[in-house]
Amino acid sequence: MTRPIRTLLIANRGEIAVRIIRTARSMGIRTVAVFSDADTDALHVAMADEALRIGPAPARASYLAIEAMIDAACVSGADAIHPGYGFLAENADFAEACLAAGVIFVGPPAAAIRAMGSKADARRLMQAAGVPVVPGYDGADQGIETLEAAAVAIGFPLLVKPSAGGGGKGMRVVGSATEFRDALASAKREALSAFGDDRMILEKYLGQPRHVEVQVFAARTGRTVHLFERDCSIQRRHQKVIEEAPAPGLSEPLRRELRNAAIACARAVDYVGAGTVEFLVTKDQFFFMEMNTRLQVEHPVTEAITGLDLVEWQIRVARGEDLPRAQDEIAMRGHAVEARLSTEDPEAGFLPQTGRLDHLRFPVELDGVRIDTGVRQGDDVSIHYDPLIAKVIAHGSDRSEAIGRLRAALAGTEIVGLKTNRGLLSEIVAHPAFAQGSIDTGFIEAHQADLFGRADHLDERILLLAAFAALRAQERSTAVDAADPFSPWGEPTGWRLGEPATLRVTLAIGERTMTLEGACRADGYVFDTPTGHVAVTGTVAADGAILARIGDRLVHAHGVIIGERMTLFVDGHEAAFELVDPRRPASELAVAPGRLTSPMPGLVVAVTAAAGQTVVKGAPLVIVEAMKMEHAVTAPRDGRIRAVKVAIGDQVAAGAELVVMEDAA
Ligand code: MV4
Repeated sequence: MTRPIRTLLIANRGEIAVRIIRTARSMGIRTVAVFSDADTDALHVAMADEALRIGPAPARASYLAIEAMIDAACVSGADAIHPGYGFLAENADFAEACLAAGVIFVGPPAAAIRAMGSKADARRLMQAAGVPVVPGYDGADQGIETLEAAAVAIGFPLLVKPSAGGGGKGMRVVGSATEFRDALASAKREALSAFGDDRMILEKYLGQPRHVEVQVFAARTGRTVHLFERDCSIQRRHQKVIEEAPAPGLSEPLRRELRNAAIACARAVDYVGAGTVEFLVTKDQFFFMEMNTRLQVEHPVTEAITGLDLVEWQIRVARGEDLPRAQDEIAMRGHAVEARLSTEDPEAGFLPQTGRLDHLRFPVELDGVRIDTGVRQGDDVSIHYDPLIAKVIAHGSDRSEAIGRLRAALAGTEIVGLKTNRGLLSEIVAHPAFAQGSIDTGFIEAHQADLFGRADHLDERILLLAAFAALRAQERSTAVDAADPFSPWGEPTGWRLGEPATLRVTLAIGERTMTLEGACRADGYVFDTPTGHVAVTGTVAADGAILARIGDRLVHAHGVIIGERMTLFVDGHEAAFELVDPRRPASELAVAPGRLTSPMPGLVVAVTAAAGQTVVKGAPLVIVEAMKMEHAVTAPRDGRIRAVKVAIGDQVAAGAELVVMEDAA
């Protein structure tokens, strides 16, 4: 029995809301967006046929508010609600509230969500279905003696895992029996705080396995299929960073076993809809880890290699239809890799960033590249939600081509206004170990020396390009005054009688300032550099696109000037300069040495800095709590604390001065 879906409400925001709207629209379905006060001008609101305010910015009062969501569906006449991922997507109470309100929930039955919401229940179900699980304990008896005896029987090292949670929260690796009680107590406290449930399971620790997951799909007709597997091993603190499909380097027998085990998992819980079964894979074994009862962030890599639209499948199944394809009608072609682009600073402990997207450009014209984003240039990125602003997906005929295309796509992605993890993403996909497929869940940690700490890429070529673009902008801004075209003041160059005009530009980057002099030529400048005179000629378009010849090399670049700052993008690198007005007194140029400010609004929860103290680079000085996470402000270099401006309990704004450092005498 099928039910029509004429109007679909998307109970989500950002890139996934935009993505769902796109498919719904292509199916002729009317879409209703919901938005919090922080998302009034968001892209998903602009794209939907109708949009309803769901509440204030905090997620718990808006995107997590079950009653408000149901009300919005009733008010808008929505036949169905798509939860996306995160927020209410795996909330069984929400699925039941939809059912009770007569609104179709585009997702699995509440019972399946519940069954998979408990790791202990899921393990027992999978064991009964003959799916391998990690040797461990998942009993209802949570007495310390029982758990301790089970731990000894499993052997060490082992993992203590909350049964009710995921994402690594409340998880502890325990190396020996003596550590067990304290680790268990600590894990229980964290689980209770995060999930309201401190029941634990124990598992033999498999070290740094690979994280391989299988996409499954089931219809109410009972048909259940797999859509191949994905590798999501490159994670940071249980947040996936890079995902790909299919998983590289697995034997065909192992792939078949994983895919069949995933279908068995889905059947074991009478699954309906899109689901993902996660496995831990060691060299030749695999073990069930958990089943996610939602559409995953990384589903586009599966769509790329199968050519299928998983949201369309979700909507069809929610209408009661059978799966559009039988298993033998689902084929895989090529390889796809996805990078999650987030507004967080990998050089500052992945601190979430807030600010305005003053400049935002994606290379949408590249073959095989798909960009799923929920933001537009000019958007303000707030602190309230996940820092993911876009997914960059590249598909190729094989893994190498997909990686090459992803590298080009990341190189062509330009963001000015707040920091992102783009540089880290580029370093990962360019890393030889990644290219070889030597990936496991310890990848980022194992290669951190290669992945972090690359200073702003600054070579002579970039400096010359910056000077060239700055002078061209200077000339444009002092262009001849149309009202008095012959005024000598309108002369854009430093023209002097009998001499080639020269122009001077001063650029500041970090705490350094550099001045370059360019002798004007008809088509550019000749700069006097430490390596001699270098001519830079070419064009700078109004949109900042630079086509310059430096010596005998032709370079494409992009110079984005906003206010006094220019960000230069070239060959995937970026360097941010301050264009210094030569008339500005030098004293202002000196960047106040050692002013450490709060990266975001929050509460000071710890101060380890003390006036007169000598500190080394990286030492935590102040901890600011924001968005339920602690963010350490650390010493940017060795030095001494001159002054501490805050105390525990202070509320600080973004940019508030926390500590003043000076060079140790
Ligand atoms: C494991 C494991 C090793 N052995 N389970 C569970 C949550 C998921 N995000 C990662 N999880 C793991 N489960 C067993 N029996 C290794 C991981 C794991 C991990 C564990 C601790 C710290 C970081 C990790 C990163 C990726 C995978």
